[in-house]
Amino acid sequence: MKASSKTLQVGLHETYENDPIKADLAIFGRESDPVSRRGFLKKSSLLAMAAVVGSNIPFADSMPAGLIPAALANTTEPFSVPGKDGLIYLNDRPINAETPPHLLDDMFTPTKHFFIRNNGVPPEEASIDPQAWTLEIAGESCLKPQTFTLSELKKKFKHYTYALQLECGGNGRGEFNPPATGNQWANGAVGCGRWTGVRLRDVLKATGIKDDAVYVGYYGADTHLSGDPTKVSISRGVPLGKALEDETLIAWAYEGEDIPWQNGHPLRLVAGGWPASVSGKWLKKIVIRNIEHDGEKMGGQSYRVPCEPVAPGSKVPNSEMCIIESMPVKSIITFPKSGITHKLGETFAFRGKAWAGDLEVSEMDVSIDFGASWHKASLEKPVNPIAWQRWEASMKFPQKGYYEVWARATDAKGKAQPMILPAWNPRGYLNNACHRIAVQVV
Ligand SMILES: Nc1nc2c(c(=O)[nH]1)N[C@H]1C(S)=C(S)[C@@H](COP(=O)(O)O)O[C@H]1N2
Ligand SMILES: [Mo]
Repeated sequence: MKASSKTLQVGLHETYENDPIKADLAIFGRESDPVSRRGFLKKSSLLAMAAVVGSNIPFADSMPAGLIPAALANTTEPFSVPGKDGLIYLNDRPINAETPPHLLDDMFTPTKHFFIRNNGVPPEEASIDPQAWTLEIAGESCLKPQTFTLSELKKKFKHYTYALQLECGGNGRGEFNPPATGNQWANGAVGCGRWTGVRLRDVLKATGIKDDAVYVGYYGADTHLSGDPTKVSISRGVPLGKALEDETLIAWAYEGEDIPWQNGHPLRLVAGGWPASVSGKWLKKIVIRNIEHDGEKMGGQSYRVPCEPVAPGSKVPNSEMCIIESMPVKSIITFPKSGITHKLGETFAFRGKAWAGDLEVSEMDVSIDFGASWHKASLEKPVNPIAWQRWEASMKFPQKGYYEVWARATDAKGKAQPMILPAWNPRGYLNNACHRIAVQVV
């Protein structure tokens, strides 16, 4: 059941090496508890901060008040799920694990580093039989409801491979204050690689779409955490327009291999650029709807933000919450790892990824002075729409001390990442603040 590697014709095939960073300064204390990291906000003074980071902070004047130095804001905890490597474990029931930024350095995220976000209990791995797997297409706006086996899907429809970025709507939630409930993701609930499958559009055209169709919803084979078989863990979807795009796939392979079990084997929906919650795993059924899909986690406050900005901590009625569509512009620094030591006088080369939902990233800027001044980074074009983009930059530091390197992406419509926190919202979605790493110049 291996997908042919010949189908992986999308874009660049070279990857960056994930050089292990040997310098791991003891002074860069590893705080794994987000609560105690928050505590730093209250207690910190410039002196205390300099003591913790291990040296003076040359651009302290331009450092925003209350900023937690990136040297303390990173966490790494060993974690292992079979087939996964180096992920940071947030929860085990359901399993939620994110990728530390330095493991997102490859052009395409390797299977072993792709994050996991489960809302329920995945189907038992041993119980999944790809030969027997079926996908039902139904819903009130489906003309000829039909069930396909996986091999029928593969036979009847043309295959496509696209590099598509998936980012959890709650990625970055851990930084919001007051805190939002849910997984306290740092930066790593994101990944981008080449998905292979058939276009959702081709399958929906085959079953026929009624004129009144407006939305498409999915159902997966995972079960509710409570064990109640009448409950569904998650059933989300996208408006018809997004469903019919070239890059919206019903996929069986990732990076030339079967999709890993925890990421939706043997079949999943991939609608990149939107909250990854719309990309249904262990895909069993797709419904064409004549209303906005009303499945589990479509309504209430799930994957919604206030339609108008609100003050932090506000209670917002459901009627004033709007559904999240394309994700905002964002970037990460994937090399080097935060906490590196660098020699004064030597050029500091660094790099990362940038993405902007359905849009392209048009500009990438970097700063070593807490955003007081910005310098252009070089930015590659995406290999296809909705793929993340590689960027790189180099800088020299003016004197010894503690620095933060910040990265800021701007999308094709001119929207840039905010330097600190974007609009607070009750569930802690869409934190696209600039990523930063700590650098000790000696
Ligand atoms: N069936 C099913 N699909 C699902 C989920 C789930 O729990 N069950 N989680 C969603 C959410 S919230 C996210 S962020 C992505 C995560 O995909 P990954 O686990 O492959 O990283 O899958 C989405 N699709
Ligand atoms: Mo998510």
